[in-house]
Amino acid sequence: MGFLEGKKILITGVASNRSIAWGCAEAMHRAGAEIALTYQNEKLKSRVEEMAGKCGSDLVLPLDVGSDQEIESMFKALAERWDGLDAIVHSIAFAPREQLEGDYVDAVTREGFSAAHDISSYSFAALAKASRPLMAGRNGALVTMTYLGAVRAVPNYNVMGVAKASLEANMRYLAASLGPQGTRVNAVSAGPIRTLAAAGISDFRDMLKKVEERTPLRRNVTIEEVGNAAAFLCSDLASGITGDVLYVDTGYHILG
Ligand code: 0WD
Repeated sequence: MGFLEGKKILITGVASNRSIAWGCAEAMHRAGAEIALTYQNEKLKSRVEEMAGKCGSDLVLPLDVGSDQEIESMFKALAERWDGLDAIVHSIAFAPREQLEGDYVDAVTREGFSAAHDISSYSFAALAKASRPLMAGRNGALVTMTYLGAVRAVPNYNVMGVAKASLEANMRYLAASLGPQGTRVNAVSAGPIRTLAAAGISDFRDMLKKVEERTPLRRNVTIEEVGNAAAFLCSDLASGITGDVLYVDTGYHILG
C-alpha cells in the first residue's frame, strides 16, 4: 500500500512535463493518492487533461490565482466531486520577465514588485483560505515551492527572491494559523531545474552549471526528487513537521 493511499490531493502549477508540479503529481500518484490538477488558461487545458489521465485522473479544473472568483469556483467544482481535501501543492510563481535580469535596483518597479508578490506569495494564502472548510479536521497539508533566492541575493533572481522571502514567511504564518485545525504547512526549496518558468531567468544555464560544479552531490536536482519530497510532506509520515523549509537542492544551500 502506498504511503498516500486514500489521500485526495490538489496540485496546481502543471504547465508542461518539465514542471515541478508534474514531478509532484507523478510521485503522489505512485504513492497511491487521488490527484486533481489545475491549469492556468485555456491554452494549457488539453495538455493538462492528458497529463492528468496518466495519473488516472479526470479531475482537471481551471485556476488563475490572480482571480478570487476563479479560486472560489475551482473549490466549488472540486467540492462537487470530493467530500474533502487532504493536501494542496502550490507550485506557482510569476514576475514580469524584465524584472529577472540585471541589477535589482534598476530592474525593480512598483508594478513588478506587486505582481510578483500577488501571484507568487499571496496566492498561497488565498488557496489556504478558500480550502479551509474542505481541509478542516483531516490532518491536511499544504506545500509550496520556494528557492534559495529567498534568503540569499542571487544574481538576476531579483524581485522573485523578495517574493519567495514573503512566501516563506507566509508559509510560517499559515502554519501557525492552520495548525489548530490539523493542517500542516511547509515549503520545499528546490535547486534550479530547467522548466518554462526558469527560462525567464537571465543566465539560468550558468546557474545550473555552477550548481553542478560546486554542490555536494555534484549534480542538479530532478523534478522526481522534488516530487518525492513534496509527497513525503503531504503524507502522514511527516505528521510532526509544520512551518518548515525542506531543501531539495543536492546540498547547495550549505555551501559558504
Ligand atoms: O529552478 C526552478 N525551476 C525552481 C522553481 C527552483 C525553485 C523553485 N521553483 C518554483 C517556482 O518559483 C514556482 O513557484 O517552483 C514553482 C513551479 O515552477 P516550475 O515548475 O519551475 O515552472 P513551470 O513549469 O513554468 O510552472 C509554473 C507555472 C506557470 O507556468 P509559466 O510557464 O506560465 O510560468 O505556474 C503557473 C503557470 O502555469 N502560473 C499560474 N497558475 C495559476 N495562476 C499563474 C496564475 N496567475 N501564474 C503562473
